[in-house]
Amino acid sequence: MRFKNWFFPLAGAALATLTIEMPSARAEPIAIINPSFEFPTVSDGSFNIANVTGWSVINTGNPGIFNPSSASFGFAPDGVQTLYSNGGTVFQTLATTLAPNTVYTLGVFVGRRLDFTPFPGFIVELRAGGTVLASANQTNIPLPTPGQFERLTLTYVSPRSIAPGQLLEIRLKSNGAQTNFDFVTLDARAFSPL
Ligand SMILES: [Ca+2]
Repeated sequence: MRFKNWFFPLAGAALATLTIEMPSARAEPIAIINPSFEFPTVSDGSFNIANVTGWSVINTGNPGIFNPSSASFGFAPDGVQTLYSNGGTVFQTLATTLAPNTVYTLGVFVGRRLDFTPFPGFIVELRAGGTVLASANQTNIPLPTPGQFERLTLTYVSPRSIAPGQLLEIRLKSNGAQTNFDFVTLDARAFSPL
């Protein structure tokens, strides 16, 4: 983090600028392709199967894009489309590698359809280099009200020493029909070890 614009009056000069470099303490977003599942576009009330821009699909349970009508959800948390899964897994390997001494915060909205009961449960994972760093499931959020979403937040703190070159990965899985996901975010905040 850079602090600028500390002005000190000096003899013979009106102003001088002092710049101080400090370790970053601000959470920075990590790029995710199609984090809100708005691509590809499907028409109102429709869905596709295994076609999720930027994400890979393990197609057991027809994961895909859903544009819910009011029969399923009152609204999507972000945009107009969600990711749905009837049991399959969807994942995205990011272009960012795991860094040491960093707090990672993964967020995602988890939705329970109005017209699908009971709620099957789900698994959300943050991985790097093929290893699960942290995971969460339906016990980590309030049971969503039918037709609504709950925001899940998952945190991982990386150690001082890690193997280099491990690409981060986000993985979303439903345990059955049907879980919806929307608006995935991943933030990283570096810290200085004691
Ligand atoms: Ca969306």
